[in-house]
Amino acid sequence: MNISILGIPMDLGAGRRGVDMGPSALRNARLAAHLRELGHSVTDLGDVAVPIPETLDKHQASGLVFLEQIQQASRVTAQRVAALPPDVFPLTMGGDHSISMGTVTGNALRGSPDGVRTGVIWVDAHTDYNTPETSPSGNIHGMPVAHLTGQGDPVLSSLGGAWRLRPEDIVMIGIRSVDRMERELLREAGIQAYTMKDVDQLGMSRIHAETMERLSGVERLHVSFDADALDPSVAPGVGTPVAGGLTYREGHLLMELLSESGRVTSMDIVEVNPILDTHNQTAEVMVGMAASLLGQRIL
Ligand code: 5AB
Ligand code: MN
Ligand code: MN
Ligand code: MN
Repeated sequence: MNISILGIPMDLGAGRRGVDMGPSALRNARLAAHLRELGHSVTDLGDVAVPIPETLDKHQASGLVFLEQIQQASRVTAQRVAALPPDVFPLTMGGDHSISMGTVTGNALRGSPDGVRTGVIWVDAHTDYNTPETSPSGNIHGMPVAHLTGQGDPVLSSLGGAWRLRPEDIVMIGIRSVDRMERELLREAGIQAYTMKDVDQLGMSRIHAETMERLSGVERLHVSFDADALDPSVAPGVGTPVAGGLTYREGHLLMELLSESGRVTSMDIVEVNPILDTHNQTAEVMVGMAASLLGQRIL
């Protein structure tokens, strides 16, 4: 497979500094080399330009932190990804989870200006479904799914023109932290979310099977993997850790089953924060997750 790696060193959407170094940490963990060892042809496209927060005025009229800069970086991200041919597998690296507004949109638009029906598997401790009105923090990394489905800020919710991610084409896995009003919105939208209770009770294998069934009608399938979905003992380098997350094997099993399905067409790795990490462990673990998604069976 032809894999294109693109970094989006964005930390404007998160409450803490450091995720802007995520792409560097993942390159340092030899992301491209690991994928080449699996037989892929890998091109590193470098990074999208993202402004440095210290050079900006944080308090903007909108009440959303760094809104204008995130709009601009998301537009560029969507354009860069949309310009890739449909047969390339884009592996996009954050940065905070606000990058996914641009990456998911760009992937839906590849080779088709109106966008094609795209499913999203959102692997995360959080549902990232706040709107600007419900957000307790004002941080845009807690809002990408709401914007992808057409809510919230008019610019961020229309990055793909009239294209929208459909709520029924979203499956969330690893959930254990949802804000009060966010929960109401999720229920109303009917978004399928597997909490950690579901992971414990049903097991990852069944969750994978149900996910594939639910997303059987989509043309493309994007995996957005927030490192904080994993347990903090496995992935300590994240800005918003929540106890009781996916084990190393649960993460790998999900990636292995998705690999075997042959249906995934793009992936994000987000929220890796090297400042909070120990010896680049989190980047290394996330490189392993990507390698499992893009690998073959061991035997
Ligand atoms: B992440 C919180 N729900 O909206 C908010 O890491 C946290 O991309 C969002 O999943 C976490 O600020 C965003 C409290
Ligand atoms: Mn997230
Ligand atoms: Mn998260
Ligand atoms: Mn986070």
